This record gives sequence, structure tokens and C-alpha cells, in this order.
Amino acid sequence: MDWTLIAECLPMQELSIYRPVTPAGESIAQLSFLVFAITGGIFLVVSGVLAYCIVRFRRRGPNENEPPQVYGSVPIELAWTAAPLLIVFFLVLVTTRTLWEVEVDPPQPTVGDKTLFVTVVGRQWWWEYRYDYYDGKPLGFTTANELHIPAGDDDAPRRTFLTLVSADVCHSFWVPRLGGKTDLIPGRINSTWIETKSPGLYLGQCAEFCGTQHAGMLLRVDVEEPAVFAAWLEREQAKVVVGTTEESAAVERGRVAFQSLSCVNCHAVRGTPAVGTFGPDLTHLMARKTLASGLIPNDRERLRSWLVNPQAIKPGCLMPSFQLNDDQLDGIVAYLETLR
Ligand code: HEC
Ligand SMILES: [Cu+2]
Repeated sequence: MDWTLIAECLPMQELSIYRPVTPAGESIAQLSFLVFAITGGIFLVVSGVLAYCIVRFRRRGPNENEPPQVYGSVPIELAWTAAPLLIVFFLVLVTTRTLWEVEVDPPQPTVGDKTLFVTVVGRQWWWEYRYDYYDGKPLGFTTANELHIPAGDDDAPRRTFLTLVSADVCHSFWVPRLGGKTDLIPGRINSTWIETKSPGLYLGQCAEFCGTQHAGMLLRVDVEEPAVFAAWLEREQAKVVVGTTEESAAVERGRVAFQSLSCVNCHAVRGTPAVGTFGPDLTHLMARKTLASGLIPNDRERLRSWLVNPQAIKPGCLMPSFQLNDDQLDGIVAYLETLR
């Protein structure tokens, strides 16, 4: 079925479950439409009978007698017990079928199957992505907030399996066009999967209230052509090369400031002494289009104002403001800009 017609009538089409691009999304759209159709039908029948009775049996004059009073009717009682039972039974069946289609157990990483495995860690209030395996080979790098996955093509479906865990409270991963929600629950491991042939940017939002900045915990999934994805993967796997390039004095100063301030307790830059894991991995910060979990674009001006005071941009977020002076700010921004 072509859901786009329905989707186009809705505001915020980008977040509409009626524009699915994955098999799971497609099943969910179908199920929800079927449930709407059935419950809509019931609504029409019930309100139709009600309206008919109100008009047909209304009191017509001051002297009209009460109509004959009927008590109980076995056939009617049977009908209105059996009909809802059948309808509910049918809904149980179709829902179960959808669950079967949506819940797929992750396979073992195997060379040649072009499957991507990523661990998603929900954190107050951003997303950590640990890239585990692609095409059977271990990856072992971490990034944040922008999930890149390959689009399938005719040779390979290129599925992505996500393992979802939480570092603190309950969160929920929901990118409506890619399928249903999956919760990230402390002490539990959940999983979900994405398979699509449509490259593009898909947006979502943490879907389980998780504190002050719940609404600022946005999701971005970049589904890329396999070649583009491969290039991204290669770039992310590379370590930052320290001290070998011609660095300007500002970059050098920035690096020293970054490494001597507490930044390194919370942030990692692979291949440097910065190994903190409390905040987003900054190894390839400049490869990201946004900062602070999709809240602001990643450009020099915004990066600087984030460092001036993260609390002004994302009040309550877990990065403190450091009262850095202009010199430190210029240096750190220049240094961060080398993290490509
Ligand atoms: C107490 C831990 C902590 C310290 C110290 C800290 N940060 Fe952060 N930082 C965070 C957290 C947590 C976030 C994510 C905030 C969010 O999006 O909710 C963050 C986000 C960022 C981001 C945006 C990253 C992204 O991809 O969105 C940058 C850049 C950054 N910090 C740089 C720095 C610099 C530079 C310093 C040192 C001056 C520093 N941080 C010190 C915890 C910290
Ligand atoms: Cu959340």
C-alpha cells in the first residue's frame, strides 16, 4: 500500500509512521491502519445506531405514552458478546503477526553478509554509538548522536542490528520512519534492526521521559549509499594524528588547554591522553553536522558558544560551564576544528 498519501495529510511528515522505509516500519504502518479502520468502523456503527435511536424514538409530544418496555434479549446479548470477542481475537492475531515480523534476533557477525552491528547507549541527554562489527570484522570505535548506516542495494540488504542499553535512566530509541520504538532500560539489553534501500536523513527523538533535557535528546540517522558509508567508516576508524602536522600556535595552545583542563575526564579523543567516557567521544567531532544531540548546527560560532556556556544552550545538561577566557576559547575551538 502507498502510505505517502496518508502521510502527506499529516503535519511533520518527516516523523510520520506512514512514510516507512523499512520492513518493520511497513508492518507497523499496516497494523495501525488496520486497527484504525476496524475501530473507525465500530465508531461509525455505534454512533450511527445511537443517532438513529435518538431521532427515531424521541418524545414527539406532551401526551405521548412511554413505548413498550422490553427487558432482556438473549439473541442481542449473545451478539454483543460474540462480536467484540471475535474482533479482539482478530486484533490479537494481526498484532502477533506484526510482532513476529518486527522482532528479529540478531545473527552472528559473519564475513560477507554486510551486516552492521552498533551498540546504542542512551545517556542523559545524548546518544552514544559504539560501532562493533561490519561485514564480520570488528570496528571498535565510538561516536555520538549521528548514527550512520549503509543503505541496502540489490546485492545485499545490509541490515543494521542495534543493541540498546542505558547508562542511567530509561530512554527510548524512536525514528518513526525506520520502525517502532525500542526502550533502553538500565540493566537490560534490548535489540532492534534497520533495513532500508532508501538513503537519506531520518529524524527521531528520545521517546521515554528521561529528565530535564528529554526534549533535547534528538535522534539523527544518516542512511548512506554503501560507498559513502564505507568512506565514513574509514574516516571514523582513523586515529587523530598528534603533533605530526604543521599546527598553528593557536591549535597547539588549544590542545594543551584541552588536555590540562578537565575536558579529558569526560571526553575521549582516540590516540591522545583524553580518554573520558562520560561525554561524547570527540575524535571526529568535525564529521558531525550537529552538536548537543542534534540541538544546534556544528559550526565555529556555535561550537564556541557551546564552550562559553553549555547551560545557556541546553539548560541542565551534564557539561558544566568553565568560564574560559577568550584566549583559551580560541585555542580550544581551533584544536577541536582539527578533529576531522
Ligand atoms: C563533567 C563532564 C564534562 C566535562 C568536564 C566537559 N564536558 Fe563536554 N560534554 C559533556 C557532556 C555530558 C556533553 C553532552 C551534552 C549533551 O548533549 O547533553 C558534552 C558535550 C560536549 C561537546 C559537544 C559534543 C557533541 O558531539 O555534541 C563538546 C564539543 C564538548 N563537550 C567539549 C568540551 C570541552 C572543550 C571541555 C573542556 C573545556 C569539556 N567539554 C568538558 C561533559 C563534559
Ligand atoms: Cu532520553
